[in-house]
Amino acid sequence: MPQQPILYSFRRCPYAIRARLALKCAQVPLELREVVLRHKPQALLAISPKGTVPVLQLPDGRVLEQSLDIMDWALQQADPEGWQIDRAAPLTRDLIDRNDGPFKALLDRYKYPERHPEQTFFDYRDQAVELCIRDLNQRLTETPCLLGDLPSLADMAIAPFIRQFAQVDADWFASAPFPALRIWLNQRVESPLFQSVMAKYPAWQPGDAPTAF
Ligand SMILES: N[C@@H](CCC(=O)N[C@@H](CS)C(=O)NCC(=O)O)C(=O)O
Repeated sequence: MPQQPILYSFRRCPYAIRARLALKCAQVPLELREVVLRHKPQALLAISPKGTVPVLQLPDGRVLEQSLDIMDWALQQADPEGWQIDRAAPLTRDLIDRNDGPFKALLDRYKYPERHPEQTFFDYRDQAVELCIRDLNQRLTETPCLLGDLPSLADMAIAPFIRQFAQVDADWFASAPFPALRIWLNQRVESPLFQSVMAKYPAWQPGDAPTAF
């Protein structure tokens, strides 16, 4: 059993990014193991055969295999920025469900339209805009963050996916009619917290000295 939590992570994975954001915000000391998805380490598959990242192995033997469970666990340890706003819990869940379900499916198609030739790149983008992007932008014209003045779990769980969406066609996003979303995304991504969780680590190999996160 590890003495401190071990996080199996992949730098660019939006699920792993959201987990790292919460763990870093809560200042949980842990060992980070950067995974190459094509060569998942046996140590990861042994505790989590489904083979996705992020996975958090806890010293008490528990293994958290879902990014949202890792965020919740981290914020139970400490929530210094008040990301868990109880009164907004149902809306938080709705926004995250829409993001993780239909929006993520469209994002994958928008990123890799050649793998989904039923419709075009532009069709997938239009659908993602109508499903999610326009609504997020509208919310952010009313308040600087999704659920009010300050960032909460919803902002942190969703921003890594909007970052990916923006990167698919950065020129289009830069002039698309979603200025409030653009400002919000820049604020999230440029924040010291976000920048710190995007540090680069070499791929973990068994026997490596622990990498502190
Ligand atoms: N529901 C999972 C999804 C995690 C997920 O799908 N991660 C991707 C990377 S972004 C992955 O590990 N895919 C496995 C693979 O590509 O082999 C969570 O929230 O943690």
